[in-house]
Amino acid sequence: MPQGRHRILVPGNMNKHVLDRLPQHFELVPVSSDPALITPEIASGIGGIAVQGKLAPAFFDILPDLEIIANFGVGYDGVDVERAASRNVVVTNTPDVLTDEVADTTIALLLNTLRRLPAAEQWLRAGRWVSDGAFPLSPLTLRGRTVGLYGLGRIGLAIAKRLESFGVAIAYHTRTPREGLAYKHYPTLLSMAQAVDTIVVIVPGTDSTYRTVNAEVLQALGANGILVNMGRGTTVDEAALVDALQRGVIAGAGLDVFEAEPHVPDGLLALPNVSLLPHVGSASQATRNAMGDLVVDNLVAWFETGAALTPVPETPFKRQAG
Ligand code: A2R
Repeated sequence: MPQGRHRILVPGNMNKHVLDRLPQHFELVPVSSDPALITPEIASGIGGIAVQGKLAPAFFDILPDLEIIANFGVGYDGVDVERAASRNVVVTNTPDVLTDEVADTTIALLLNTLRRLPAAEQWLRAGRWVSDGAFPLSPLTLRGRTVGLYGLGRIGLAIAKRLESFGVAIAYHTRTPREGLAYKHYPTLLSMAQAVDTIVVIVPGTDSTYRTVNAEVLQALGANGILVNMGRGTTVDEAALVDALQRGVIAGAGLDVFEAEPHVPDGLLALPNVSLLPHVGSASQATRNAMGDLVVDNLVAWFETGAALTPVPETPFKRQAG
């Protein structure tokens, strides 16, 4: 049902499927991601925001009628959720619909890192198979590894289920052990790093995970160690990681996320023992469309029924008035 009176602000870039669907339900207000450019006339009556990536906190100050922020992505570290909660603004994310896609990509990145498959393809494309012969044997393999998942939520569990079929040992670190699973739980990241040779990071980017994969953890992971990060760049101390990779403290890393995206530290780009992806964990057309649908469906549900479909735990609010 058209909802002409509700105005939804879309600051900066947004998934095309969301931009296509929003006008069917709302008045779409596409603006720059710079809140300084929002006049009081534009701001008036804005009830919701659809956002992909970082939302400047100043938007909270200039949008008096704001009720809901629909975040494109399961991770919502780009939104100041405490600020939203203090104003009774509900924040929604897009869980579940991307879980399998991200888990699939994680396995691909893990294998790329260990078996150097992107470099092998480059070898072929550059004609070196003809000129130089076979691609050098990969020093590393998944065979015989013990994989420690840092995070065992929706995506972590989907990664673990896939890893089971690869015949590797599986462990995990979370703050609270999960019931009914055969995987060994470690109460600290450091104790897990000491026990495994492969860490897959799949925790949210929060204060409690900030740069927790540090020099001490990498040292504990050891010279045969591999780090794969599919969560957020902020969880890894990138300077410590570059140093560990350069000095052979660990063997390699596979990274889909970085602290200052889209900028990747030169130190990482210069290293041969890393596999780097431009944050493509969920980036298939089908999965991004499903995420886009959930963004729009959350906004529609909020204004039609008074309850969002997937509010984040910090903002479990219902709509106050019609
Ligand atoms: O600690 P717990 O029991 O709350 O377990 C959660 C874990 N986690 C942590 N583990 C250790 N230390 C922490 N400080 C910490 N904070 C969170 O991360 C849980 O096992 C997992 C998060 O699971 P979900 O909320 O189900 O998230 P989902 O859908 O698996 O996505 C994870 C992240 C997103 O936030 C994006 O950054 C990325 O994957 O796409």
